[in-house]
Amino acid sequence: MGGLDADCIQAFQRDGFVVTPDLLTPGELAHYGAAIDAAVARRTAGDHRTLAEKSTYEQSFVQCMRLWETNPEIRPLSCHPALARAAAELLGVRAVRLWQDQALYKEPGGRITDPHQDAPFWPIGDAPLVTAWIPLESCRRGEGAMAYVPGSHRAGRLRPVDLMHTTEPYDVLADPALEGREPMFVEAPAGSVVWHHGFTVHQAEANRSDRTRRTFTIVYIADGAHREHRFDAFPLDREGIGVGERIEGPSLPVVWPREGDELPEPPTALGDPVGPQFRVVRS
Ligand SMILES: O=C(O)CCC(=O)C(=O)O
Repeated sequence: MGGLDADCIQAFQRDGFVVTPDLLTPGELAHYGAAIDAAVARRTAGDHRTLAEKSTYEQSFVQCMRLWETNPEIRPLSCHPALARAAAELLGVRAVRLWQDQALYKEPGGRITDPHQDAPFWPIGDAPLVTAWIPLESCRRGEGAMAYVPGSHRAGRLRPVDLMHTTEPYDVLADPALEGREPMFVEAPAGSVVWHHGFTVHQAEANRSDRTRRTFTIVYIADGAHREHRFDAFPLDREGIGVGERIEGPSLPVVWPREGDELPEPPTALGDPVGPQFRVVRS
C-alpha cells in the first residue's frame, strides 16, 4: 500500500483541500455504499416528512452520525488504513484518531450547505483536523458538489457559523481574513476522496438533480491533541475528557498507524444525545 505523492501533500498544504483519485475500488464503493444506504434507511425509517417540512438545517442533508459504532459492516471503511494513512500524511503527523464519521445525503432539491469551517464547532483549539469527503458515486456540478476557499485554512480559527440558523447570521465568506477569495467548486469522480483541513472554509451547492447525493465523511484528528474549551462536544463529553486533558478513549480510536488487523471496538455506552446532529442511534 503506497502513500500519497509529495505533490498531493503540497497541494493540500497550499490550498487546504485536495482530490485524491482512485483511493477506493469500485468493489469497495458498491459494498460500503449499500451498507451506508441500509443504515441511513434504518435510522430514518420513522421520518416521513417532505423536504419542505424539515428545518433549514435538515434541508441541506440527511445526517446520520457515528455509523462505525452501530454498524459493524461500515466500521472497516471508517477505519480504512489507506484513508487513515492519507489523513496522517496530509496533516504531517505520525498518528490520527477517528473524530467522527457520518452519512450526508443531500436529497433532490436539497438546499446549499452553508459556508463554514469545521474545527470551530469543537473545543479542540488548532489541533490538526482533516475530513475525507467520500462520494459514494460520482458527484458533478448541479448534484450537490463541494466548494472550498483556496488557502482559507491559513486564516486559522474564524467565528463558528450557525448552520442551524438560530442566531444572527454571519457570512464567513465576507470575513476580512479571507481577503475576498471565492470558493472553488470541485467535481469528484467515483472512487475519489476530497480532503479538507479543519480550518478550510467550504460549502456545497444545492442538489438540482433528481437523485440523492450520497456522501460519507470521516473526520480525523491528530493524536496527542488536548481539549481546549469547556463547551459541549459529544465524543469528548462521553469520554469525560476535561479541559487540558488529552483527547483519547474508545470513542476516538487511533486508526493510523494500525496495530494488526483488529478493528477498534466502539464504546459500550452510547451516551446521551447532545442535539440532533450528534445523536447516536442504535440501528
Ligand atoms: O456534504 C456536505 O454538504 C457538507 C459537508 C461538510 O460540510 C463537511 O464534510 O465538513
